[in-house]
Amino acid sequence: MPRLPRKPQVELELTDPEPFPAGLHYLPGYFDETAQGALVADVRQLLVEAPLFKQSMPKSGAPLSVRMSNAGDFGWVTDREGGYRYQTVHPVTGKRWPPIPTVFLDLWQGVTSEIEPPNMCLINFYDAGARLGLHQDKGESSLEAPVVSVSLGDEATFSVGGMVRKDPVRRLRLRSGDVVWFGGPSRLIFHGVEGIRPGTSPLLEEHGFAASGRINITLRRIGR
Ligand code: MD6
Ligand code: FE
Repeated sequence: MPRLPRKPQVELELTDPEPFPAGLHYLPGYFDETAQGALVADVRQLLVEAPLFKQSMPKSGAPLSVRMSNAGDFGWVTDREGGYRYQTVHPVTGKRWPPIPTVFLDLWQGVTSEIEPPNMCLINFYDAGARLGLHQDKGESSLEAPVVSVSLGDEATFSVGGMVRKDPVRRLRLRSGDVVWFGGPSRLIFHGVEGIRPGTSPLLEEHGFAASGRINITLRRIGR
């Protein structure tokens, strides 16, 4: 029996000849080491007020391996009873989310031509085994506004698919200081994090975290 041909798996890198889909913007090394340090310090400060917490899937209640927190007027929350939603208070402390740090607002202004600032900032924290399944960023967030993200700490394998879940994915290695943002025709593309490479960056430990890991910050605007 002839073997069925397998779909090649592609690790998308800077040198990849294939262009990115329109609206998918990849800005490697956007932040230098000094700026990354300042961003991590802001995140640490923010997490004192709004500690990382465990989320769980709607219905099944299965825990997400990525721990999360938020800043801004709204935060993204999910649990068995309430499902995916945006809410104004931290689910554990009951307090309103802290304001979005100015440097994050500057990033949004710097890379998008949006007039309105983001009103929601999700903080994702990945330890050695954490992953984030393929998803689209939709919910109540405004689809006219882009989603902007920055990676800090350990490297991650980011997968980028198409408009339907079963579209083939390409892989992108995200490193500390890289910015990725989705707008226009790519606003709703499927994407996820297959995993991180623990210990590839000293950044988090240099800034008081107990172990290495990866932080990803995403900014968006929630419509009315
Ligand atoms: C992460 N990022 O990199 C997860 N979503 O940890 C996202 O889910 C994401 O990086 C929308 C736009 C950019 C992103
Ligand atoms: Fe996302």
